[in-house]
Amino acid sequence: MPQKALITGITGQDGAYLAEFLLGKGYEVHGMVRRASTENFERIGHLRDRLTLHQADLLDQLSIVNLLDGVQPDEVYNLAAQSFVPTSWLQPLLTGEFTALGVTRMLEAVRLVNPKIRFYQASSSEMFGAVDREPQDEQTPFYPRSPYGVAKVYGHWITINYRESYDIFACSGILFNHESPLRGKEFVTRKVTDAVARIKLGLQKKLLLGNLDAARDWGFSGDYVRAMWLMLAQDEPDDYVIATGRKHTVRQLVETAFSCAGLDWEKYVEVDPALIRPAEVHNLLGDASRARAKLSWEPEVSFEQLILMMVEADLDRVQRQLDGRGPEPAGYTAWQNK
Ligand code: NAP
Ligand code: G4F
Repeated sequence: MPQKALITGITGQDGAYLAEFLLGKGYEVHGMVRRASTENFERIGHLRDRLTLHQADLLDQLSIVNLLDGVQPDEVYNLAAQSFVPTSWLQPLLTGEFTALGVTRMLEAVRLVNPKIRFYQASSSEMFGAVDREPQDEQTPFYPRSPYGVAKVYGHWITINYRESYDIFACSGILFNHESPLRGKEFVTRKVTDAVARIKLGLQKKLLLGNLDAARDWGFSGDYVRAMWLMLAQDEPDDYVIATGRKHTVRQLVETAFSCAGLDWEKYVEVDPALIRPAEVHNLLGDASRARAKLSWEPEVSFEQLILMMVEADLDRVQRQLDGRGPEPAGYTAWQNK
Protein backbone atom coordinates (compact mmCIF):
# COMPACT_ATOMS: atom_id res chain seq x y z
CA MET A 1 0.00 0.00 0.00
CA PRO A 2 1.45 3.42 -0.90
CA GLN A 3 1.81 6.03 1.83
CA LYS A 4 -1.01 8.57 1.80
CA ALA A 5 -0.37 12.29 2.22
CA LEU A 6 -2.87 15.12 2.56
CA ILE A 7 -1.66 18.63 1.68
CA THR A 8 -3.57 21.76 2.70
CA GLY A 9 -2.61 24.74 0.54
CA ILE A 10 -1.91 22.43 -2.43
CA THR A 11 -2.76 25.23 -4.89
CA GLY A 12 0.00 27.45 -3.45
CA GLN A 13 3.70 27.56 -4.34
CA ASP A 14 4.90 25.01 -1.77
CA GLY A 15 1.82 22.82 -2.19
CA ALA A 16 2.62 22.36 -5.89
CA TYR A 17 6.29 21.52 -5.29
CA LEU A 18 5.48 19.21 -2.37
CA ALA A 19 2.76 17.37 -4.32
CA GLU A 20 5.18 16.71 -7.18
CA PHE A 21 7.92 15.65 -4.77
CA LEU A 22 5.66 13.20 -2.89
CA LEU A 23 4.27 11.72 -6.13
CA GLY A 24 7.89 11.10 -7.11
CA LYS A 25 8.34 9.20 -3.84
CA GLY A 26 5.38 6.94 -4.68
CA TYR A 27 2.83 8.59 -2.36
CA GLU A 28 -0.90 8.72 -2.97
CA VAL A 29 -1.40 12.50 -2.76
CA HIS A 30 -4.61 14.21 -1.66
CA GLY A 31 -5.12 17.96 -1.58
CA MET A 32 -7.50 20.19 0.33
CA VAL A 33 -8.90 23.07 -1.73
CA ARG A 34 -11.39 25.72 -0.76
CA ARG A 35 -14.44 26.33 -2.86
CA ALA A 36 -14.13 29.16 -5.40
CA SER A 37 -16.38 30.32 -8.21
CA THR A 38 -13.59 29.57 -10.68
CA GLU A 39 -10.89 26.90 -10.31
CA ASN A 40 -7.45 28.11 -9.29
CA PHE A 41 -5.30 25.10 -10.13
CA GLU A 42 -2.64 26.63 -12.44
CA ARG A 43 0.27 25.56 -10.26
CA ILE A 44 -0.89 21.95 -10.14
CA GLY A 45 -2.37 21.71 -13.64
CA HIS A 46 0.45 19.42 -14.81
CA LEU A 47 -0.25 17.02 -11.88
CA ARG A 48 -4.04 17.23 -11.89
CA ASP A 49 -4.75 13.65 -13.05
CA ARG A 50 -2.37 12.20 -10.42
CA LEU A 51 -3.92 14.03 -7.45
CA THR A 52 -7.20 13.70 -5.58
CA LEU A 53 -8.61 17.07 -4.56
CA HIS A 54 -11.22 17.56 -1.84
CA GLN A 55 -13.15 20.66 -0.86
CA ALA A 56 -12.75 21.83 2.74
CA ASP A 57 -11.80 25.07 4.44
CA LEU A 58 -9.51 26.04 7.31
CA LEU A 59 -12.43 28.03 8.74
CA ASP A 60 -14.75 25.01 8.92
CA GLN A 61 -13.90 22.41 11.57
CA LEU A 62 -16.41 19.77 10.44
CA SER A 63 -15.20 19.92 6.83
CA ILE A 64 -11.64 19.17 8.02
CA VAL A 65 -12.71 16.31 10.31
CA ASN A 66 -14.74 14.76 7.49
CA LEU A 67 -11.82 15.19 5.09
CA LEU A 68 -9.34 13.40 7.36
CA ASP A 69 -11.89 10.71 8.16
CA GLY A 70 -12.54 10.08 4.47
CA VAL A 71 -8.91 10.11 3.30
CA GLN A 72 -7.27 8.45 6.35
CA PRO A 73 -3.84 9.92 5.51
CA ASP A 74 -0.55 8.78 7.04
CA GLU A 75 0.84 12.31 6.84
CA VAL A 76 -0.75 15.78 6.84
CA TYR A 77 1.18 18.81 5.59
CA ASN A 78 -0.55 22.00 6.77
CA LEU A 79 0.62 24.61 4.25
CA ALA A 80 -2.63 26.57 3.90
CA ALA A 81 -2.55 30.10 5.32
CA GLN A 82 -3.07 33.76 4.52
CA SER A 83 0.63 34.07 3.73
CA PHE A 84 1.18 37.65 2.49
CA VAL A 85 2.51 39.87 5.28
CA PRO A 86 1.06 43.27 4.10
CA THR A 87 -2.45 41.77 3.83
CA SER A 88 -2.21 40.79 7.48
CA TRP A 89 -2.43 44.48 8.49
CA LEU A 90 -5.47 44.96 6.23
CA GLN A 91 -7.19 41.73 7.35
CA PRO A 92 -5.75 40.93 10.79
CA LEU A 93 -8.77 38.98 12.03
CA LEU A 94 -9.05 36.80 8.93
CA THR A 95 -5.29 36.21 9.05
CA GLY A 96 -5.67 35.05 12.66
CA GLU A 97 -8.55 32.74 11.70
CA PHE A 98 -6.65 31.09 8.80
CA THR A 99 -3.06 31.23 9.92
CA ALA A 100 -3.45 30.78 13.70
CA LEU A 101 -6.76 29.08 14.58
CA GLY A 102 -6.69 27.09 11.33
CA VAL A 103 -3.75 25.15 12.79
CA THR A 104 -5.76 24.21 15.88
CA ARG A 105 -8.60 23.05 13.67
CA MET A 106 -6.21 20.81 11.74
CA LEU A 107 -4.68 19.44 14.94
CA GLU A 108 -8.09 18.83 16.50
CA ALA A 109 -9.07 16.85 13.40
CA VAL A 110 -5.88 14.76 13.70
CA ARG A 111 -6.56 14.15 17.41
CA LEU A 112 -10.17 13.11 16.79
CA VAL A 113 -9.75 11.06 13.61
CA ASN A 114 -6.38 9.35 14.16
CA PRO A 115 -3.69 10.65 16.53
CA LYS A 116 -1.13 8.44 14.74
CA ILE A 117 -1.19 10.77 11.70
CA ARG A 118 2.14 12.58 11.27
CA PHE A 119 1.61 16.35 11.08
CA TYR A 120 3.76 19.08 9.51
CA GLN A 121 3.13 22.75 10.36
CA ALA A 122 4.42 25.51 8.07
CA SER A 123 6.03 27.84 10.60
CA SER A 124 7.96 30.88 9.46
CA SER A 125 11.09 32.95 10.03
CA GLU A 126 8.69 35.92 10.31
CA MET A 127 8.20 34.69 13.89
CA PHE A 128 11.74 35.92 14.71
CA GLY A 129 10.83 39.44 13.54
CA ALA A 130 12.89 42.05 15.39
CA VAL A 131 15.88 39.80 15.94
CA ASP A 132 18.46 40.44 18.64
CA ARG A 133 21.00 37.90 17.34
CA GLU A 134 22.30 36.48 14.07
CA PRO A 135 21.96 33.89 12.68
CA GLN A 136 18.62 32.62 14.00
CA ASP A 137 18.15 29.00 15.04
CA GLU A 138 15.56 26.92 16.93
CA GLN A 139 16.55 28.60 20.24
CA THR A 140 16.22 32.21 19.05
CA PRO A 141 13.36 34.08 20.80
CA PHE A 142 10.37 35.21 18.74
CA TYR A 143 9.44 38.90 18.33
CA PRO A 144 6.90 38.97 15.49
CA ARG A 145 6.32 42.30 13.73
CA SER A 146 3.05 41.75 11.85
CA PRO A 147 -0.35 40.16 12.49
CA TYR A 148 0.91 37.38 10.17
CA GLY A 149 4.01 36.81 12.32
CA VAL A 150 1.92 36.80 15.50
CA ALA A 151 -0.50 34.27 13.98
CA LYS A 152 2.41 32.02 12.96
CA VAL A 153 3.79 32.10 16.53
CA TYR A 154 0.40 30.84 17.73
CA GLY A 155 0.41 28.07 15.10
CA HIS A 156 3.94 27.11 16.09
CA TRP A 157 3.20 26.82 19.80
CA ILE A 158 -0.13 25.03 19.39
CA THR A 159 1.70 22.43 17.27
CA ILE A 160 4.23 21.90 20.07
CA ASN A 161 1.40 21.85 22.61
CA TYR A 162 -0.49 19.08 20.79
CA ARG A 163 2.75 17.09 20.52
CA GLU A 164 3.33 17.39 24.25
CA SER A 165 -0.33 17.02 25.34
CA TYR A 166 -1.49 14.19 23.06
CA ASP A 167 1.75 12.57 21.92
CA ILE A 168 0.97 13.49 18.29
CA PHE A 169 3.92 13.24 15.85
CA ALA A 170 3.78 16.96 15.05
CA CYS A 171 6.73 18.88 13.58
CA SER A 172 7.13 22.55 12.93
CA GLY A 173 9.39 23.66 10.10
CA ILE A 174 10.65 27.22 10.68
CA LEU A 175 11.24 28.01 7.03
CA PHE A 176 13.05 31.12 5.88
CA ASN A 177 11.88 32.81 2.66
CA HIS A 178 11.79 30.42 -0.28
CA GLU A 179 10.90 31.27 -3.82
CA SER A 180 10.50 29.81 -7.31
CA PRO A 181 8.91 30.53 -10.67
CA LEU A 182 5.63 29.53 -8.97
CA ARG A 183 5.90 32.23 -6.29
CA GLY A 184 2.95 34.64 -6.05
CA LYS A 185 3.62 37.88 -7.95
CA GLU A 186 3.04 40.09 -4.88
CA PHE A 187 6.13 38.73 -3.06
CA VAL A 188 9.24 40.78 -3.71
CA THR A 189 11.36 38.22 -5.62
CA ARG A 190 8.65 37.39 -8.12
CA LYS A 191 7.48 41.02 -8.34
CA VAL A 192 11.04 41.86 -9.39
CA THR A 193 11.62 38.97 -11.83
CA ASP A 194 8.22 39.49 -13.47
CA ALA A 195 9.04 43.22 -13.87
CA VAL A 196 12.48 42.41 -15.33
CA ALA A 197 10.81 40.24 -17.99
CA ARG A 198 8.14 42.82 -18.78
CA ILE A 199 10.67 45.68 -18.95
CA LYS A 200 13.02 43.63 -21.14
CA LEU A 201 10.18 42.80 -23.52
CA GLY A 202 8.86 46.38 -23.63
CA LEU A 203 5.67 45.95 -21.60
CA GLN A 204 6.64 47.94 -18.48
CA LYS A 205 8.72 51.07 -17.82
CA LYS A 206 9.11 51.34 -14.03
CA LEU A 207 9.19 49.11 -10.97
CA LEU A 208 7.93 50.57 -7.66
CA LEU A 209 9.33 48.94 -4.53
CA GLY A 210 9.34 49.54 -0.77
CA ASN A 211 12.30 49.05 1.57
CA LEU A 212 15.42 48.23 -0.46
CA ASP A 213 17.55 47.75 2.67
CA ALA A 214 15.59 44.81 4.11
CA ALA A 215 17.60 41.58 4.02
CA ARG A 216 16.36 38.03 3.70
CA ASP A 217 17.80 34.50 3.57
CA TRP A 218 16.26 33.39 0.24
CA GLY A 219 16.20 29.73 -0.86
CA PHE A 220 14.42 27.58 -3.46
CA SER A 221 10.99 26.10 -2.67
CA GLY A 222 11.91 22.78 -4.33
CA ASP A 223 14.72 22.33 -1.78
CA TYR A 224 12.52 23.32 1.15
CA VAL A 225 9.64 20.88 0.52
CA ARG A 226 12.20 18.05 0.68
CA ALA A 227 12.98 19.18 4.24
CA MET A 228 9.27 18.99 5.18
CA TRP A 229 9.14 15.35 4.10
CA LEU A 230 12.40 14.52 5.89
CA MET A 231 11.01 15.93 9.16
CA LEU A 232 8.09 13.48 9.08
CA ALA A 233 10.39 10.57 8.20
CA GLN A 234 12.37 10.73 11.48
CA ASP A 235 11.92 8.47 14.52
CA GLU A 236 11.01 11.42 16.77
CA PRO A 237 9.13 14.66 16.01
CA ASP A 238 11.06 17.91 16.35
CA ASP A 239 11.19 21.51 15.08
CA TYR A 240 13.74 22.62 12.49
CA VAL A 241 15.02 25.84 10.99
CA ILE A 242 15.37 25.54 7.21
CA ALA A 243 17.55 28.21 5.59
CA THR A 244 20.53 28.69 3.29
CA GLY A 245 22.73 30.63 5.75
CA ARG A 246 23.24 33.47 3.22
CA LYS A 247 21.37 36.76 3.17
CA HIS A 248 20.95 39.50 0.57
CA THR A 249 19.22 42.86 0.64
CA VAL A 250 16.30 43.69 -1.63
CA ARG A 251 18.72 46.07 -3.42
CA GLN A 252 21.10 43.14 -4.13
CA LEU A 253 18.16 41.04 -5.29
CA VAL A 254 17.13 43.78 -7.73
CA GLU A 255 20.69 44.23 -9.00
CA THR A 256 21.08 40.47 -9.55
CA ALA A 257 17.72 40.06 -11.31
CA PHE A 258 18.13 43.03 -13.66
CA SER A 259 21.67 42.00 -14.55
CA CYS A 260 20.37 38.52 -15.52
CA ALA A 261 18.55 40.29 -18.38
CA GLY A 262 21.42 42.71 -19.13
CA LEU A 263 19.56 45.69 -17.60
CA ASP A 264 20.76 48.46 -15.26
CA TRP A 265 18.27 48.42 -12.35
CA GLU A 266 18.87 52.06 -11.39
CA LYS A 267 17.17 53.21 -14.61
CA TYR A 268 13.90 51.49 -13.71
CA VAL A 269 13.45 51.09 -9.94
CA GLU A 270 11.79 53.76 -7.77
CA VAL A 271 10.94 53.65 -4.08
CA ASP A 272 7.25 54.13 -3.29
CA PRO A 273 6.75 55.15 0.36
CA ALA A 274 3.27 53.55 0.25
CA LEU A 275 5.02 50.15 0.05
CA ILE A 276 6.95 50.65 3.31
CA ARG A 277 5.39 48.43 6.00
CA PRO A 278 3.96 49.73 9.31
CA ALA A 279 6.57 47.58 11.10
CA GLU A 280 9.42 46.00 9.15
CA VAL A 281 11.45 42.85 9.68
CA HIS A 282 14.81 44.30 8.69
CA ASN A 283 17.10 41.28 8.76
CA LEU A 284 16.69 37.53 8.64
CA LEU A 285 19.49 34.97 8.39
CA GLY A 286 18.97 31.32 9.32
CA ASP A 287 21.20 28.68 10.89
CA ALA A 288 20.00 25.26 9.67
CA SER A 289 22.65 23.26 11.55
CA ARG A 290 20.08 21.00 13.22
CA ALA A 291 18.50 20.12 9.87
CA ARG A 292 21.94 19.47 8.35
CA ALA A 293 22.92 17.19 11.25
CA LYS A 294 19.68 15.31 11.88
CA LEU A 295 17.97 15.35 8.46
CA SER A 296 21.11 15.43 6.28
CA TRP A 297 19.35 18.28 4.50
CA GLU A 298 21.28 20.72 2.32
CA PRO A 299 19.96 23.36 -0.07
CA GLU A 300 20.97 22.56 -3.66
CA VAL A 301 20.04 25.83 -5.42
CA SER A 302 22.05 29.00 -4.66
CA PHE A 303 20.59 32.53 -4.53
CA GLU A 304 22.14 33.37 -7.91
CA GLN A 305 20.77 30.17 -9.53
CA LEU A 306 17.35 30.84 -8.02
CA ILE A 307 17.10 34.39 -9.35
CA LEU A 308 18.36 33.34 -12.79
CA MET A 309 15.81 30.48 -12.83
CA MET A 310 13.01 32.93 -11.99
CA VAL A 311 14.07 35.58 -14.51
CA GLU A 312 14.37 32.95 -17.28
CA ALA A 313 10.96 31.49 -16.42
CA ASP A 314 9.32 34.94 -16.47
CA LEU A 315 11.03 35.91 -19.72
CA ASP A 316 9.80 32.65 -21.25
CA ARG A 317 6.26 33.13 -19.92
CA VAL A 318 5.93 36.77 -21.04
CA GLN A 319 7.41 35.96 -24.47
CA ARG A 320 4.89 33.11 -24.86
CA GLN A 321 2.05 35.46 -24.05
CA LEU A 322 3.36 37.99 -26.58
CA ASP A 323 3.58 35.23 -29.19
CA GLY A 324 0.01 34.17 -28.39
CA ARG A 325 1.21 30.76 -27.24
CA GLY A 326 -0.14 31.13 -23.67
CA PRO A 327 1.61 30.19 -20.43
CA GLU A 328 3.55 26.95 -20.12
CA PRO A 329 2.52 24.79 -17.13
CA ALA A 330 5.46 25.10 -14.77
CA GLY A 331 6.15 22.39 -12.22
CA TYR A 332 8.96 21.04 -10.10
CA THR A 333 10.55 18.94 -12.83
CA ALA A 334 10.34 21.72 -15.40
CA TRP A 335 12.43 24.14 -13.33
CA GLN A 336 14.54 21.70 -11.31
CA ASN A 337 17.11 21.23 -14.03
CA LYS A 338 17.44 24.83 -15.19
P1 NAP B 1 0.87 30.52 -0.88
O1 NAP B 1 1.45 30.34 -2.23
O2 NAP B 1 0.30 31.85 -0.50
O3 NAP B 1 -0.28 29.40 -0.69
C1 NAP B 1 -1.20 29.46 0.36
C2 NAP B 1 -2.22 28.34 0.20
O4 NAP B 1 -3.15 28.38 1.30
C3 NAP B 1 -3.04 28.41 -1.09
O5 NAP B 1 -3.18 27.10 -1.61
C4 NAP B 1 -4.40 28.91 -0.57
O6 NAP B 1 -5.48 28.51 -1.38
C5 NAP B 1 -4.47 28.20 0.77
N1 NAP B 1 -5.48 28.76 1.67
C6 NAP B 1 -5.52 30.03 2.15
N2 NAP B 1 -6.58 30.17 2.95
C7 NAP B 1 -7.24 28.97 2.98
C8 NAP B 1 -8.42 28.49 3.63
N3 NAP B 1 -9.17 29.28 4.42
N4 NAP B 1 -8.79 27.20 3.45
C9 NAP B 1 -8.07 26.41 2.65
N5 NAP B 1 -6.94 26.80 2.00
C10 NAP B 1 -6.53 28.08 2.17
O7 NAP B 1 1.94 30.15 0.25
P2 NAP B 1 3.36 29.35 0.12
O8 NAP B 1 4.42 30.31 -0.20
O9 NAP B 1 3.16 28.12 -0.68
O10 NAP B 1 3.58 28.95 1.66
C11 NAP B 1 3.04 27.75 2.21
C12 NAP B 1 2.97 27.88 3.71
O11 NAP B 1 4.27 28.11 4.24
C13 NAP B 1 2.12 29.04 4.22
O12 NAP B 1 1.52 28.63 5.43
C14 NAP B 1 3.13 30.14 4.50
O13 NAP B 1 2.62 31.03 5.48
C15 NAP B 1 4.30 29.31 5.00
N6 NAP B 1 5.63 29.87 4.80
C16 NAP B 1 6.01 30.28 3.56
C17 NAP B 1 7.29 30.75 3.38
C18 NAP B 1 7.78 31.19 2.02
O14 NAP B 1 8.80 31.89 1.95
N7 NAP B 1 7.12 30.79 0.94
C19 NAP B 1 8.19 30.81 4.47
C20 NAP B 1 7.76 30.36 5.71
C21 NAP B 1 6.48 29.88 5.87
P3 NAP B 1 -6.06 29.42 -2.60
O15 NAP B 1 -5.28 28.99 -3.80
O16 NAP B 1 -7.48 29.01 -2.63
O17 NAP B 1 -5.84 30.85 -2.24
O1 G4F C 1 8.71 38.99 -0.37
P1 G4F C 1 8.11 39.55 0.85
O2 G4F C 1 6.73 40.09 0.74
O3 G4F C 1 8.24 38.42 1.95
P2 G4F C 1 8.17 38.45 3.56
O4 G4F C 1 7.40 39.61 4.06
O5 G4F C 1 9.56 38.28 4.08
O6 G4F C 1 7.29 37.15 3.86
C1 G4F C 1 7.51 35.93 3.15
O7 G4F C 1 8.47 35.17 3.84
C2 G4F C 1 8.07 34.74 5.16
C3 G4F C 1 9.24 33.95 5.75
O8 G4F C 1 10.09 34.83 6.45
C4 G4F C 1 6.82 33.90 5.02
F1 G4F C 1 6.45 33.43 6.23
C5 G4F C 1 5.71 34.72 4.40
O9 G4F C 1 4.56 33.90 4.22
C6 G4F C 1 6.18 35.21 3.04
O10 G4F C 1 6.33 34.09 2.20
O11 G4F C 1 9.03 40.75 1.41
C7 G4F C 1 10.41 40.57 1.66
C8 G4F C 1 11.04 41.93 1.99
C9 G4F C 1 10.31 42.72 3.08
O12 G4F C 1 11.25 43.25 3.98
C10 G4F C 1 9.64 43.86 2.33
O13 G4F C 1 9.48 45.07 3.07
O14 G4F C 1 11.00 42.74 0.81
C11 G4F C 1 10.63 44.05 1.18
N1 G4F C 1 10.04 44.72 0.02
C12 G4F C 1 10.52 45.86 -0.54
N2 G4F C 1 9.73 46.24 -1.55
C13 G4F C 1 8.93 44.36 -0.62
C14 G4F C 1 8.72 45.32 -1.62
N3 G4F C 1 8.09 43.32 -0.45
C15 G4F C 1 7.03 43.21 -1.30
N4 G4F C 1 6.19 42.15 -1.16
N5 G4F C 1 6.79 44.14 -2.27
C16 G4F C 1 7.61 45.22 -2.49
O15 G4F C 1 7.37 46.06 -3.38
